[in-house]
Amino acid sequence: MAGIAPKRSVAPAARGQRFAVVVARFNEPISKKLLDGALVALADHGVPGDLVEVHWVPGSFELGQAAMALARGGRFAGIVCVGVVIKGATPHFDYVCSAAAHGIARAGLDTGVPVTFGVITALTEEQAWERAGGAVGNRGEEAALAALEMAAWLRARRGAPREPRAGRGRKARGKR
Ligand code: INI
Repeated sequence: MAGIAPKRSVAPAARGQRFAVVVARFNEPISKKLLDGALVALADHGVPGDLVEVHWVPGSFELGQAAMALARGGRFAGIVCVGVVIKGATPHFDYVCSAAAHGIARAGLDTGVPVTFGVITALTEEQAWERAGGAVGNRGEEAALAALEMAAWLRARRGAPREPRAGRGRKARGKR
């Protein structure tokens, strides 16, 4: 996929909000760079290390299951998933990418907790390094910013006062 992630100006997290980062160990030297990018972005936005839980899973296929379990626990304002899938000679890549994307999306949709996709799906190892803090950015950092932004967005929606419904207020009743 081409394109540059938008430069976001993301507001700092609400005080005390906890986040989790789920990291796939496969291609570990590269996924470690994604984890670092995510942790720096969270720290830069008011989420210090003691409010971040890091969970390692075997591969990107497992990211969705771990994210779902963490989201169901209700302790996190957002969950960042990072992993690195690199295409080989067989269709395995497609199955792992598809399972990761669907699992991560489902964890967020089923629980209402923002769960974001910081998974590199690369055709070559070089492409993967470029997206892990190289020339094309850091997908872990971008996913952390997306989690922060969605956590703030959901908080604002949940905290917003309800719209008064026409004709149901005190004044309306008094005029009957
Ligand atoms: N997992 C990855 O995160 N990246 C890969 O490139 C990869 N490849 O190439 O196979 C990979 N496979 C493991 C997979 O995610 C599961 O851990 C495994 O199939 C067990 O369920």
